Amino acid sequence: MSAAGGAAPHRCGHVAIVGRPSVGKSTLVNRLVGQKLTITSSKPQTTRHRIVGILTEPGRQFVLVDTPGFQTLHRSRLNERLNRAVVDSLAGVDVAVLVVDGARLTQADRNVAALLPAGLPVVVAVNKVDALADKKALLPLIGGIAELRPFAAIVPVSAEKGTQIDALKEEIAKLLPEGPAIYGEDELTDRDERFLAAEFVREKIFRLLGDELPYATAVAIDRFEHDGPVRRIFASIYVDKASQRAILLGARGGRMKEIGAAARRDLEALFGGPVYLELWVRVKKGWADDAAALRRLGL
Ligand SMILES: Nc1nc2c(ncn2[C@@H]2O[C@H](COP(=O)(O)OP(=O)(O)OP(=O)(O)O)[C@@H](O)[C@H]2O)c(=O)[nH]1
Ligand SMILES: [Mg+2]
Repeated sequence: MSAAGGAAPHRCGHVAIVGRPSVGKSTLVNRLVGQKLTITSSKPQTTRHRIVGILTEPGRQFVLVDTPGFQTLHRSRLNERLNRAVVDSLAGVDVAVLVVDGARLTQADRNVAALLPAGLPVVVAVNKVDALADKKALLPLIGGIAELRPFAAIVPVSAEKGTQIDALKEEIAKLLPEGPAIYGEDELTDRDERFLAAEFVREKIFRLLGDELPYATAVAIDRFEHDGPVRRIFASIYVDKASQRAILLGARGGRMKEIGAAARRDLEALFGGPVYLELWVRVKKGWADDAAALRRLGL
């Protein structure tokens, strides 16, 4: 607690959450903040945008920077932008948390570790330990991690179940620089409601559609209005081809209704008030490789 005279100084810093796709970076940010802010799904590369989650506690503030999964497998203009977002997010942070999956250490994990600047303090979160049948397998995995570079700490956690999250938080807190809070104590994210609305719609597309289609979609908010306590949100979902539009709509628009209803429920919980959500599906050929289209969509 920061009281006058001899009390511990206030700490505040930027903490980049990095790792290969699907290791649970966004789940971890949501767990640390205690609120669902950043979208998650079982499909790799769910996160496309840097988003900050803010955790304020007595005497300290963590500014957690969620990043897209760094990936080296597929080349496209979108992926180049995602990877650049990861590298850029490492500049100017005080601490990094490297998230790995407790099931295995891969070349992709090593590639991400190699990106971390030498002087940057790094804590490793070995995630998904709840899914391990044999916890003893963690010891050689942790040994392998320790060889990659010096780490401030290596903490096995489960972001989904909340296991060891306080231990991880304390390791990060030790590395936060002294300084006043950057954000107000009631602020949870640096993103506005429009951004969060578009992301929550995208999450439902990732969760409710097959393996290919989510990557061919982008969501843009056309209008966002406040009508008393009601938020009225009009959004477009962009796809590459007419055939994808048909799949997204589903028979008699059923799939689109399901996406809209699920997104609306989450948005009502986040905003704490009623939401009216209207979705259109629009065909925009080649949007993932069109620099101008990506800029318009804020990517
Ligand atoms: N069993 C288990 N699953 C987890 C845990 N944390 C995350 N997951 C699951 O792992 C999947 C990926 O989680 P995300 O948080 O979206 O992963 P990410 O690293 O942000 O992924 P990208 O943004 O795509 O790079 C989701 O299905 C999560 O529910 C965990 O502690 N245990
Ligand atoms: Mg993510």
